[in-house]
Amino acid sequence: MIKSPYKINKNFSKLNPFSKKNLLNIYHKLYFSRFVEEVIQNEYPNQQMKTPTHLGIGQEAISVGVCLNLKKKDAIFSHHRSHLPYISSDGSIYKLFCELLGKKNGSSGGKGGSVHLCSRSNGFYGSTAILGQAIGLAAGAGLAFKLKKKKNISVAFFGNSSLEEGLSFETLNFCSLKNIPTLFVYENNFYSTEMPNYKGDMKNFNPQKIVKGLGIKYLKVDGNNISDVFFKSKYAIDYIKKNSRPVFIEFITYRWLEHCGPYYDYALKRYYRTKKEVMYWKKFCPVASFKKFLIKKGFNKDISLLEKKINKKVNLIYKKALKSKKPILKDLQTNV
Ligand SMILES: Cc1ncc(C[n+]2csc(CCOP(=O)(O)OP(=O)(O)O)c2C)c(N)n1
Repeated sequence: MIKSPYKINKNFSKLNPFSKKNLLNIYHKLYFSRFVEEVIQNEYPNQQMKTPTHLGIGQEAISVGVCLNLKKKDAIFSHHRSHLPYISSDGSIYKLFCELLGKKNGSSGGKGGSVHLCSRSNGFYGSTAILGQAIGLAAGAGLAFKLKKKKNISVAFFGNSSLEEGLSFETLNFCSLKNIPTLFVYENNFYSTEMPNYKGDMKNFNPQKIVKGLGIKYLKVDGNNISDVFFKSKYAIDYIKKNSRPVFIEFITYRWLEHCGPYYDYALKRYYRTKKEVMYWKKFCPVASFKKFLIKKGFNKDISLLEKKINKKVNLIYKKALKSKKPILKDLQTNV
């Protein structure tokens, strides 16, 4: 059974100086991400979304905590597990739902699906299905910022399979040699599709050794604790801006659902992991643990009001997306 190297971390004390408004804003982002994913999870079996979907339920704290430290003009890239970074960068939920439903108002005109989201005005330059690409693209954006003497940074979200691509090593080396202001966000959820990382394509897979060997600053962080994610990524982003150097963070987390689709996969009897393991990791839930902290502060009423508002709003947006128009034949050749 795969266990976390961290204890269940309920320590959010570093966030104590934050105002009630700011704390509720963080919870809003966490719960909003979770609920949007749950709507997709619940609606997916109705067969109206004609796209594979890779849900990130269980991994919300990483994108929320990192994106809270970004500016609108920073540039974000991700891979197939794209919804959470898209949502955290304030990408439109209406456009997300339309994209999944293959509608014209989708973020890619309904032609890209879940793995090709885009929200340029929010700095989310795109997700791609081809592993390793987000790493290369983020380095290109970082190089552009540097050449244009802009103070912005670029960010790549990826899992461990991307680190098995040649492009990733060349890119990390390039970023180190050329002082590129890029944050590499490695979401270590322990699995690639249905294979544990330790059975992957590399002998003695050790990103820390690789990254440090290339001269890049490496941090390891509990990716299920929003406070740790927020403060460590703030430190990394300040470091990147001050030194114009890349930083690589390995966030430890866990994907609750199957690799692709809305179901728990222990129920599918494929047995690459057990129900016991998934239940163990659910105790590390990034949304529930932060909620408990806020309830202890006496914010119960604010939380239930906030949750109700989000549920109502997101459900209405989904209904609106369902009714919106499909692309017509002529649209096939636009934006290609
Ligand atoms: C270059 C390339 N090789 C293989 C695939 C097929 N593929 C899609 S997702 C995936 C596993 C990704 O696992 P990981 O990087 O750990 O991310 P996670 O799904 O855990 O978020 C694979 C092998 C691909 N999309 N691109």
